[in-house]
Amino acid sequence: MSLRPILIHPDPRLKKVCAPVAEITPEIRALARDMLETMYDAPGVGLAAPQVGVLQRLFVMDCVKEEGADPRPMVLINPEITWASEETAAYEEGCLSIPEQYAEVRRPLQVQMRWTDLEGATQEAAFDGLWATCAQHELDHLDGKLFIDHLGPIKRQLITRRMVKLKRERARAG
Ligand code: K2U
Ligand code: ZN
Repeated sequence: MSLRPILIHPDPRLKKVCAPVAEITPEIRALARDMLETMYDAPGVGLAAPQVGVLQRLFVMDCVKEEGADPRPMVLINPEITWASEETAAYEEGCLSIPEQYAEVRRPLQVQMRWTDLEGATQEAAFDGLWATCAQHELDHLDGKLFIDHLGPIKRQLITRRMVKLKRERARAG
């Protein structure tokens, strides 16, 4: 188990369309474990493989927020949305690759998804609320899309400029 560094926008790897996972290897299992550890440590409720520099189609999420409730870590490999509600909901989104920046994004309120789990079994489930928002946010990452790509150009550029400044400061601090 190890924490993986999270890439910060702008980074070309965050804009790539990721490749399907061809086989669930011990490396993929170790990656999923490290992604969950990195997500909980951040803390966050989701994390996609490209955010730790691996351009493959898998993400992890655990949107259980109730204090003391059992965590529900999920690993979704080659995930796809099979149905999305007409009804949408707006959520103040953030992103571990765009720290301290938040903006409202509107997405379908409910989604039905299909994916492969770590045991290689095909899973299907319906998500709503924060789970639905998070799953769509993570699936966007696998297609090289960030939540700021859902905003207007002015706000997107403002946030990007802040991230360029942050990366310059972090590089100077070493
Ligand atoms: O992909 C990521 O960067 C992880 C995000 C996922 C996420 C973003 C927006 C809305 C839901 C999920 C992190 O979890 S950002 C931290 C966070 C935590 C709780 C609620 C919203 C955002
Ligand atoms: Zn994100």
